[in-house]
Amino acid sequence: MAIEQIRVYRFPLPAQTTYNMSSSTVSLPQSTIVELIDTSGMKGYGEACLATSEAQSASNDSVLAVMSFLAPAIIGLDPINFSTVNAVMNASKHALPEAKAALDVACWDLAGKKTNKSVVELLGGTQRDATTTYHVIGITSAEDAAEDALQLQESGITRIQLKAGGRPIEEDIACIHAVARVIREETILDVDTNRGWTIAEAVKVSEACSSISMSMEQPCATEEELRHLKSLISHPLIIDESATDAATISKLIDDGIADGFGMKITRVGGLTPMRTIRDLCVEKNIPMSSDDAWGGDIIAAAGVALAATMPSDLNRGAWLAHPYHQAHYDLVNGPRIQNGQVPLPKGGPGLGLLIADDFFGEPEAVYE
Ligand code: 0XW
Ligand code: MG
Repeated sequence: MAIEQIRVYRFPLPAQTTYNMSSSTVSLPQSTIVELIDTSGMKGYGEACLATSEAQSASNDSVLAVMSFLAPAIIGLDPINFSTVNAVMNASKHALPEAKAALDVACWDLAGKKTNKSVVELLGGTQRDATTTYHVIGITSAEDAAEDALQLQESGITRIQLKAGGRPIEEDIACIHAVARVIREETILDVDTNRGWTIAEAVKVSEACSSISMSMEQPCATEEELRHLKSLISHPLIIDESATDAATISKLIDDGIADGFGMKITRVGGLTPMRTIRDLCVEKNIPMSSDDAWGGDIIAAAGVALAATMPSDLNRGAWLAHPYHQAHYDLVNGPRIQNGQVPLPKGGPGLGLLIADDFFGEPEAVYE
């Protein structure tokens, strides 16, 4: 059983509500969808969709462009042999992690369908049929952020990620205090600047918010700055953009820098590397989230699947972009938030999605 054809599609996922991050505002991300078809005609789906091109080095255009190198390279390979598929992609000089991730996720979906197993079963680890999630409050006024936090908690959300950065820190501090005043005992607050503060700004915010129970996610741009900052702040340090691979993550844990991770499947190259990172975090008792920058049901289902295999005390949740773009590829089984949890899609083996054959329209490219 081998990969016989790969179809690559483009699918727009415009933001239906304002979503401001420190570096940019999400407007019209174009998702890259891959459809792997094996010699028996069975299909596996993968996806990569970046929220904006400012938030990381790759862009949705570069992901699509790189497919013309990576897709032909894995034609003829056995999709269940994840390590061989990844080795071939890693050997390419065009091994963009985000593009590799879409093809890797499609292999896991196809492997599940071939073995009549869910991706959760194939991933091993703790097996649950739902995962916790978190909701992002984009950069906005202190009043609006507090109002959003009240409504989110009413709807059952128990973890809130408040975006900050990219403006005078006095406004961030006021916003954090306003949200903290309405946060319930059981609600967890993460403040994420997506690399948006200097070391001096992060220290000032940590001092001004010393009475508030919150974590600081990727407060500064570089690993070097985060290493310098760690001993200067009183709040737990969560690492996202700088958590690029298992070796870096292992060192950040062993050096006592990271108290947790915001992991994105596409940043590390797919579910195969994410499984290794999960095992590392579980072994070292460090919490992590499992999701991505944007995207639809396919990458959402992959994030939810990995998160559902994390021990609950180490699971920082799986974020969904659906509340912001309101699009589903599978209206029945597509992942959605129900009372602060995301149940696993139940549309069958693999990622659990049932996507109509012509859902994505005409492919941008076909490789065989
Ligand atoms: C909340 N996310 C997972 C989605 C946004 O694109 C940013 C990201 C994060 O944690 O930085
Ligand atoms: Mg983050």
